Amino acid sequence: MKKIAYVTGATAGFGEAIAYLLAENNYDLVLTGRRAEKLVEVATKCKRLGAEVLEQTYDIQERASVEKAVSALDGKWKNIDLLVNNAGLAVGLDPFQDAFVEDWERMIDTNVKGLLYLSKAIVPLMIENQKGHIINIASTAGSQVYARGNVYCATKHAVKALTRAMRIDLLPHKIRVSSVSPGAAETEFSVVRFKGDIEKAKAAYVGYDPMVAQDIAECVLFVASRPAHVCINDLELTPTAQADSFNWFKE
Ligand code: NDP
Ligand code: 8X3
Repeated sequence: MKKIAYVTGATAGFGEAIAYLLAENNYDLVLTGRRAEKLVEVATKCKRLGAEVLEQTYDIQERASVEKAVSALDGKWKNIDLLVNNAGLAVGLDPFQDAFVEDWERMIDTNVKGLLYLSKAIVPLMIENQKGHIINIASTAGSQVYARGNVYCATKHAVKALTRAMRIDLLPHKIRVSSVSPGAAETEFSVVRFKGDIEKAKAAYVGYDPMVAQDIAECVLFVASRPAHVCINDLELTPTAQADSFNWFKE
């Protein structure tokens, strides 16, 4: 029998790769993002891989849109086996004293509040079914704070804290909660962080082999496919050239 996964941020990067890999591994998919055209493109590829797909286009920062999308799920789409809270972003890489409050608000509203809105809406469906698995995409920035990472790092620390909090509170309902915590991977992440400055974005990946979205998707599938009695609480992965947020070997 096919499982159902709800994947946020499926229009690019990790979410897109996760969608394809889950489609290849017997999942039907609810896919989300703001870019409708890109979402249709990804959904079409997933359908070719054998998945049934429902696209939901909304901005995860808007609580009402998130709640409306989840309440629109009907029939089999309410039986969500796996929620991948992936949508997120870094905006800016500035010292605390020079950073823009608007950038901070976007990161907090997307990475923390968006994840909360969606999880709060989907958890009751999982509780009703007495099954489910939530995988939150955190980061190495969720356990270390680096220079100019201030609010991005704070949001990812929050994602890791919320993962543990949900894990504890959902214990009686047999719902698994995990985080996957990647280091540097080349996606649209740095283009967004540097506000469209392609040269700065490319520079983030010079001198070493960064991870690619597929590397993270494979970890998500691994975490999701452990037997029911096993919950991976956190899985951290980095490029071989990156030991942690501070220690790199670049050539
Ligand atoms: P990308 O920029 O490639 O993809 C981000 C995805 O999030 C897009 O699909 C985007 O869709 C979606 N998204 C962003 N903002 C919103 C919003 N307001 N509403 C709905 N969807 C939104 O980045 P990655 O794939 O690299 O990042 C995915 C996650 O992984 C993020 O949480 C990021 O913090 C985390 N991460 C990334 C690392 C990296 O090095 N790349 C390392 C560690 C963690 P759209 O624009 O269509 O809305
Ligand atoms: C993204 C990885 O090192 O830019 O979460 O914070 S890093």
